[in-house]
Amino acid sequence: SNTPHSSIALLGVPVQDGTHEKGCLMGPDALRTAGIVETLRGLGFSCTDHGDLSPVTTGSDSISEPKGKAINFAKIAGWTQSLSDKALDMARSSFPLFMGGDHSLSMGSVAGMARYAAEQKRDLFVLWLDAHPDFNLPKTSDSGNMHGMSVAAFCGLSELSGVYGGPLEHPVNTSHVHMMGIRSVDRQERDLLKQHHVCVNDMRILDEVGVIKPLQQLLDAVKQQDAMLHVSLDVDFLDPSIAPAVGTTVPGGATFREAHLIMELLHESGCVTSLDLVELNPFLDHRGKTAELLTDLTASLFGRKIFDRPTRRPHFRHGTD
Ligand code: EXY
Ligand code: MN
Ligand code: MN
Ligand code: MN
Repeated sequence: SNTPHSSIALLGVPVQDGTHEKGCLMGPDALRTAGIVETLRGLGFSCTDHGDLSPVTTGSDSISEPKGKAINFAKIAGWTQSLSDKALDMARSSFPLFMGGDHSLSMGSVAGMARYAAEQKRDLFVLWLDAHPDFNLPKTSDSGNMHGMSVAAFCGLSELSGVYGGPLEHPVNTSHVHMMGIRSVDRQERDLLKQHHVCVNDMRILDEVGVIKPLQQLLDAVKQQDAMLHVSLDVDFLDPSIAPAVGTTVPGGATFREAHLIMELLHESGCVTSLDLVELNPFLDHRGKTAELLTDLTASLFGRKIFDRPTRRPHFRHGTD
């Protein structure tokens, strides 16, 4: 297999305090109902469901709330600190798969994986599959919803360090964050992304060159540095016509085959070391189709293919476009 671990550890993270729309707390159970555990076992992995995480309660004295708008800041801090510890623990023995929950989850999952990477003396890259960059700060956010601030948090921007209870010891390098599918960016968020050299592949790039080239650039960098790679999949990366179960639909998202191709190529790369499935809101789903699609995309990431093929496809060779 191309996955570094033969054992997968699943964790439900039913956080929904990062968004205004209720329903994400049902996400982990919808994925379980769609058969995610059985699907992964069917692919030959040993698979342990660690159940649902509980947040720690952070006393208001230990939380320094930022200036600006950040709704439920103390609650998100509680989820983040709990999850960062749990992620580190899971990563020491398995491939961690985090089932959300809204995208504020990544503040904890990615920070925990960055701590694990530091233990291993490796760098961490992040592939951010989303309609949104989630790079707002409390001072730039119009909504105040913290699921729009996750990347800024785990990259160590000081305005959000309070969610970790203090300055982040192992922030992700902003130039190690590669985004795909982006098509809804706030004005000041755009300036921040440029200022911090985040690699943003917007939807226009996918229209023009497809998914292979930008993905290959990321995988080349990961392989060259023997780095780890965390994949964070927001449901709204996908076109709403195939994935309606999300509170923040944006037209013009990735197609069914673009999404599967990304997952298949990621599997073949052998680079991926952890995964978030986030923003699934089962209250908005149609007969479970979004939960099933996420389960099938996860299966592609773990090696399910339409048909057997030689291990390397000719146009996916190193250095070839
Ligand atoms: N940029 C907007 C905000 O900050 O409110 C929208 C954020 C949506 C975040 C989500 C799910 O990826
Ligand atoms: Mn998101
Ligand atoms: Mn580096
Ligand atoms: Mn999004």
